[in-house]
Amino acid sequence: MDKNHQMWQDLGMDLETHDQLCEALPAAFGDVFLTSNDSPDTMDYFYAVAADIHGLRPAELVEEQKKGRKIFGTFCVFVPDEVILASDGIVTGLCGGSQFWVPEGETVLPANTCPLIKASVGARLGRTCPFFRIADMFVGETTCDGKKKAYEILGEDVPMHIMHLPHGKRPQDMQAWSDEIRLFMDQAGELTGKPATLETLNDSIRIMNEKRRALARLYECRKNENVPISGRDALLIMQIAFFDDPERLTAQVNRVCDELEQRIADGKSVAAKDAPRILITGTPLAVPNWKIHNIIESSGAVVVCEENCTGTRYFTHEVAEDNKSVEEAIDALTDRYLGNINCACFTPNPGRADDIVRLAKEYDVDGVIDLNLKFCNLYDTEGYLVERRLSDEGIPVLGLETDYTDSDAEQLRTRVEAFLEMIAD
Ligand code: BJ8
Repeated sequence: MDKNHQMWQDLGMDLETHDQLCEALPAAFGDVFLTSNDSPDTMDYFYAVAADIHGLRPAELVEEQKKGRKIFGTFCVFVPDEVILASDGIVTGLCGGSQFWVPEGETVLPANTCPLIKASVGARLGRTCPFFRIADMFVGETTCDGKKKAYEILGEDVPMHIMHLPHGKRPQDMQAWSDEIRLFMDQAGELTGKPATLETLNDSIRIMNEKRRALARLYECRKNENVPISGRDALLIMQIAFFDDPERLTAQVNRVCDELEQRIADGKSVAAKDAPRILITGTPLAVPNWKIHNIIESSGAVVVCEENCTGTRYFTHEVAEDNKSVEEAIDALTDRYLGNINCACFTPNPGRADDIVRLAKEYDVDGVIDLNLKFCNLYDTEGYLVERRLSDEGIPVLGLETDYTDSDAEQLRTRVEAFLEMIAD
């Protein structure tokens, strides 16, 4: 038995079913990523991580667990990584992005639940994802109804902490969220046995800000008229950012940025001069959901920005550093997380449409694709307001709904191609 299989067996995984996933993933990855010669050489690190996504990082996490460290699995960008790091914990993202896990999720969830939730629950219950087996604690949040209820089901199987997210940004909401952060800090410290201190909080804030700066630098490169990296490659970097060690990730992203800045200086672009520049907004694209980027970029356009949680919402706005007290650090986290992330779970949520319009201008896009996962009521409903605002601003927009299957790929391609033709006129 090879090392990975031994680890998966020790984690109590369903090896036979998991092998089916391992067989399908390399082909899917190869189809999307290994068909272009234009990828930066420095993508080598991210390709290596993706090629062994259930082996490399899980093995590291297991090693850390053996040393006594605790792993926290999260599902949403509202959960502050800083709190976990400050208690000597390790964070791993858990959002499921594959159709492979959906049927298992449907055994306990209504079929009209969004695929992200079904895949996440299916990955845990079906014992086919090592990250879901390794995490010592899952950290949920009260964003959408589907997630809230799914956490009750997951909570029967694994220790679960829920952060109660207010759905507004009024002063009383800010107070409520800072209370939630404090509560979570206590829980995290209890689990790891190493409660956060002012010093560890300030250190973890600095580490996460450095990661945010590296990702912002990557996105800055994508604004250039010569696009130095494909949307597919940029998306893969973002997806891996949810799993990887933050300091290593920062170093690797900066390595890519060095190469991209050289490409910009050399006038090198991965896209044709007249390729339409597209911004994607909407629900997150959890790994390995590469479908829409692949369709857009194999239709002659290039994705230059994602206004979603696997895009700008993940890294925009830093947390104030060098806080003088734990209370001040909690306030700084509250401001960054509740004050600045514009998820459709808020009502009202005008900041998101403002963000999209601003980003559309900054990235000089020719059109916006508002892409939402099927059965996501929040983003689907907000789509009406977002698309109307974009039309008012004279920015072409196409609304699309999809799931994790490939059954709609051709239909999506037809609609994307028609949109690209329309904005080329
Ligand atoms: S901050 S976008 S990561 S909640 S797609 S599960 S909303 S039904 S993912 Fe999200 Fe946090 Fe908001 Fe971002 Fe529900 Fe919609 Fe599914 Fe969603």
